[in-house]
Amino acid sequence: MITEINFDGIVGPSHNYAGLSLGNLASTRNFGKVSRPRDAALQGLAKMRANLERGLPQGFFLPQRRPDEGWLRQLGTTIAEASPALRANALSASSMWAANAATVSPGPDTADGRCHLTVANLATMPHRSHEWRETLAQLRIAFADAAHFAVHAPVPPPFGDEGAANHMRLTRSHSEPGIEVFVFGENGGPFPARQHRESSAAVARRHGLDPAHTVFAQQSEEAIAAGAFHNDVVAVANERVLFTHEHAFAAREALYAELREKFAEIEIVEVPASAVSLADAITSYLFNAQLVTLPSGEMALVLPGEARETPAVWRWLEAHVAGNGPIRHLFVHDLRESMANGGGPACLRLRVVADPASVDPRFIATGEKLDRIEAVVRKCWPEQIAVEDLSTPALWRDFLAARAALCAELDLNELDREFF
Ligand code: SUG
Repeated sequence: MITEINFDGIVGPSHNYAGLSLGNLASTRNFGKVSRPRDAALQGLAKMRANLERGLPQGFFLPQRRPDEGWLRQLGTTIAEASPALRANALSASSMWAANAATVSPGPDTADGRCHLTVANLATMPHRSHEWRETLAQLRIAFADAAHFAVHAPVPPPFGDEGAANHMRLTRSHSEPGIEVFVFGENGGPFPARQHRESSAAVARRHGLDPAHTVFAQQSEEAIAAGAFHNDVVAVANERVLFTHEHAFAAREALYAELREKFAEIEIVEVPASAVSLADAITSYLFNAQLVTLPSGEMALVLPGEARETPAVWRWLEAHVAGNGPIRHLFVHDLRESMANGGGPACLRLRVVADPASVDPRFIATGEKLDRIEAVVRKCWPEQIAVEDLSTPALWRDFLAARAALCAELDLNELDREFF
């Protein structure tokens, strides 16, 4: 049966705070802080387990091989000889944010009826620009069944593509045809607009989407300048609901009108800036929640702890639930380690609408498998990393060994290799 499966990125052993993402305020603010990779991975696993227990199908992707020595070789250097900046770029665990792995168009929306995935090139940020090769390898294994899936290589640079973080889908229910909304940026004040219109258009063409059911929307410059480096920091959609900040989009009235015209059942839940400022929305990651439909049919928000700690945000949420809004339940998770690098609950997952039986079962979570992943993490993931530690050769070896242990545990040894 076709359903929504959330694939979470398992946080890798090299998770650290090197301040690599301009325009991502948390990344800049936490530069130099001591990271806790083991806790980070355990926090992510706890979220997966809770969602599984809520009756939501759950999958995962493996952390990528770090250091990415193949990438450094292409740059004429090695992990030992690289400058500290290049070294940090080769060691980032940023593939944990699976919302940036690919853009996904479910089968009911595409011309050939297959679920299409285009791997994101992540061309704007050096530390993310080398993720796509291994992402492509993992997706080609997980979604190898060509009767159900088509996995596309990235859109060529210089057109920046950040994957599902800039894509939303509206539909009566996941298994029915939907409207796909591609959100691009043009200006971001002092910060780069990472998602280019040309990439969004290319992905829609490759996926065989019907233009009558496709919408292109521009992110507001104000939102990017305030720290919304991806649209999923200020808006999220699930089935018929669009949950958005008032200032998420440029030309918002025209966008809402187009959405209503293309999808009459839409329910737009807009949070006004007078209730929650853009700044509060971005520090709390109110909109980077997972908006999910529970087996009961009711919708829930899976939120980071920061949302409860931001008074204006929690006030708005409590009032919404007390009223008759479409969001009926709030689930709060401690994801502090990922949040400190600008990654909330929604960043950590890629939504794929498909039949779980058509996916390689090695990427599908069960309680027992999460126990085994957790045991590897407890044994092999470093407890903490300071940025200065990133120049320690023993630590590079530990990262490779930890990841190799996880590949072996999950019977995915074919991923224990270089991808360049
Ligand atoms: O690309 N952070 C990620 C966070 C991605 C969040 N994803 C979504 N919004 N979907 C980024 O900026 C921080 C890396 C560092 O500074 O070390 C980082 O890459």
